[in-house]
Amino acid sequence: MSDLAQRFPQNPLLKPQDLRPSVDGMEVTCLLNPGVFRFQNKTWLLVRVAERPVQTPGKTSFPILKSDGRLEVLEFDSADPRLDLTDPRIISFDGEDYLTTLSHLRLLASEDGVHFTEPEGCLPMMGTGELETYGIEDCRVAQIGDAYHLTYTQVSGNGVGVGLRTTRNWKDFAHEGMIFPPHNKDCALFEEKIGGKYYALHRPSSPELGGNYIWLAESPDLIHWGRHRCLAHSREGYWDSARVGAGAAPIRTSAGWLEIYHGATKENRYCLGALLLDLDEPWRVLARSETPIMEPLASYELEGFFGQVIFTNGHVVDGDRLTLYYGAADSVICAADLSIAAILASLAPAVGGNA
Ligand code: MAN
Repeated sequence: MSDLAQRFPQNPLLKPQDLRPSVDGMEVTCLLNPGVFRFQNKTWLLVRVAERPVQTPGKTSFPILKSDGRLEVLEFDSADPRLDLTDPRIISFDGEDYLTTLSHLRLLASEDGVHFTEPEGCLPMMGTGELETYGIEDCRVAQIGDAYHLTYTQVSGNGVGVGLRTTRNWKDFAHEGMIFPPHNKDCALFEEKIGGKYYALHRPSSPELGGNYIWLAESPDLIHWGRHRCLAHSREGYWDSARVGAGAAPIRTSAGWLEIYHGATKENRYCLGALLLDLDEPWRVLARSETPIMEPLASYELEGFFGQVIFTNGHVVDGDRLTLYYGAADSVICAADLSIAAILASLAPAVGGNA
């Protein structure tokens, strides 16, 4: 067992019952995968809140947003043979896929990084427009200068892609639209330019040749992305055999850019590992975790809406201490401390090109 994480004794820090639904008639089903940032001397979480209508026996109902912002509830007879409910996250009806819950993002603030509350006057951030009708999810927050750049998953019947919104004051947001088209998610921006360019890690999915791999792209302006390179494949026989995806912004260390990423097996067990990228040529992978640095062990990670999941897309760095905030079992928000030096020491050098 290679787990390097010191879990907070206060875990879970936030549970669904801690937050009110965004509208009457809905219930908060899960809290997941917070983006994290520092603002006005506080630690902030941008939590993914997944909601669904209060369920009535014998029926299965779920919400979608119309592109004009109205909420519509679709309801089916749970016994209808055209309905497939085998994955708790997805509803298939007559070959069409929907999500069981609709996610939006909610701001919470804390003085101590442990106790989080919703400040007065912070509005929930909802999906808007035709590319976000099934919600917005798993937001990374990258701070570049005094601007915060939010990269998040946009979900709709058109597919799953990466959206960008930018703010300086957390009240006014510029909506920059979709920066990586379907199928793509897990987009983490580097928080400084390298050689005069912005860089992003992202995760396209390729159903035939290829797979669910971590890619790197560069941009002059954070909106137009090109020069795509594939950095890290999933690895047969490993803890990250089916899928890999970047966590939050890469961390600058003297050894290179340290990126915490998630890896999953085809049974959907989600663990965390790390990649080390060259400081000046971030497409060069220097080292990678052979075994997870964190894996589902605590009861709140093993059981929940979707068990065996540790998923991070937000952290705070203080010297050697990396505090990861993460979604556990797609249900609750938790945190853990790791030593950056210990993570670096645990990595295996990459041999020849991409890891
Ligand atoms: C997967 C899971 C879900 C998520 C959808 C859409 O099914 O990660 O939690 O809602 O993708 O992104």
